[in-house]
Amino acid sequence: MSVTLQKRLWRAMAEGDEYGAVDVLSGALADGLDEESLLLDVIAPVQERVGAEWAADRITVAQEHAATAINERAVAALAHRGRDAVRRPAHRGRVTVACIDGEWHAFPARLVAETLRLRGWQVDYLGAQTPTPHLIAHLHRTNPDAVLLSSSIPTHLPAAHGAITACQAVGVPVMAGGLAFGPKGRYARALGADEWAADARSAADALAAGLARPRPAALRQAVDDLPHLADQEYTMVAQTRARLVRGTLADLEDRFPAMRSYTGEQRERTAEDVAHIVQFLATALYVDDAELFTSFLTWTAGILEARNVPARSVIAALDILAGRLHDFPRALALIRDGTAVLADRPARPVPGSETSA
Ligand code: B12
Repeated sequence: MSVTLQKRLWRAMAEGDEYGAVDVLSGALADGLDEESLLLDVIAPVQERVGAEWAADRITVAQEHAATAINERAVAALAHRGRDAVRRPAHRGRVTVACIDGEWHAFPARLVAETLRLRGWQVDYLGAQTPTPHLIAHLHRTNPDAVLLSSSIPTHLPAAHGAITACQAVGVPVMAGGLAFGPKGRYARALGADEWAADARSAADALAAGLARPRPAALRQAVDDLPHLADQEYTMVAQTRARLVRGTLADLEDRFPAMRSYTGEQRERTAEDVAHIVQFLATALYVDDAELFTSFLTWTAGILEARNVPARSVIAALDILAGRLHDFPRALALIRDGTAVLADRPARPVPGSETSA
């Protein structure tokens, strides 16, 4: 049933038909499907498909935005439809669901928030990019049983670390989740989160089992959880990021004179790609994990190849970065691993046709 519904919802979204999308969902409810299954087995996979189609260059950014907006409104329509149930006094307790500062992917957090509401929690859903000081002020005001922090892009992990320690310092346990926290949530653990869950259902189950409150304490420093930060490599790369990106672009232009005739848009794309490479390199230094960097490079190569841009341009950028970071042994090792992964890369099918990310 879910697969048929996914196909029907996808078709309505692809046609930009908001009312059609809501009709598919209302029809499924009328046929007896429960709201949680609708959210997590129909809407969520369709939203992931939006990402796969964009990655494979089969839909444009505008189509991706339009489809996401329709899905968001469909979730809101569902939530309002069940308003009477939601207004029943929540019997479980109160939680806050928020995205890390800088994180735009609010939809995954929204799915988690709606699932918890259905399971009887009073949920304060704060949406995208919540600045940590405002999050903490909210916790002081509401004293929830837990805060659930969502992030989809790994470059927000340093900000996530600050948010996690700040919430714990005021005595609120933190559950982390979302793609940013890596396979099996390994970065959530490295950053000291009290709990991690792979999806909304497991999040609800873990909350029902109860999270112990941390003792309010002085803020931990980042280096207390991640001793390798003492070498200052992350700090140096993060602080000189803008200069590194500018320098790498200039060197790339020297190496590939054809770049001088790039259109404004091509230049902008290249600058964005180099900026992302430097950001992911810095984040990999932060969590001291080569896979964070190599999986990002594999993803980037896939995105470029789907748009007929050869991945070797990334290898050239890495080579230039290595020259500029010759005094940073951990950064050099990451760049070496990244280059090896790209050099070994076989010809692949377009990205996203096999996975959602
Ligand atoms: C929609 C979308 C956007 C929208 C977001 C709109 C919104 N309101 O959310 C917009 C257009 C803003 C966007 C922007 C970007 N995006 Co985007 N986006 C997506 C997309 C297509 C869907 C996200 C989604 O809703 N997924 C559906 C849910 C169900 O999936 P989920 O994240 O796995 O959530 C479940 C679990 O992880 C878990 N969970 C989630 N949060 C939490 C929290 C807690 C506490 C717990 C316990 C569990 C939990 O429960 C959820 C439900 O079960 C994904 C593709 C994808 N596969 O997800 C890309 C994706 C995440 N985006 C991506 C990228 C690259 C970007 C941009 C950098 C693009 C750009 N060049 O600008 C920007 C970054 C913006 C930023 N600063 O944050 C990449 C990330 C790849 C990577 N290497 O990290 C993805 C994977 C696309 C792809 N296929 O490559 N994006």
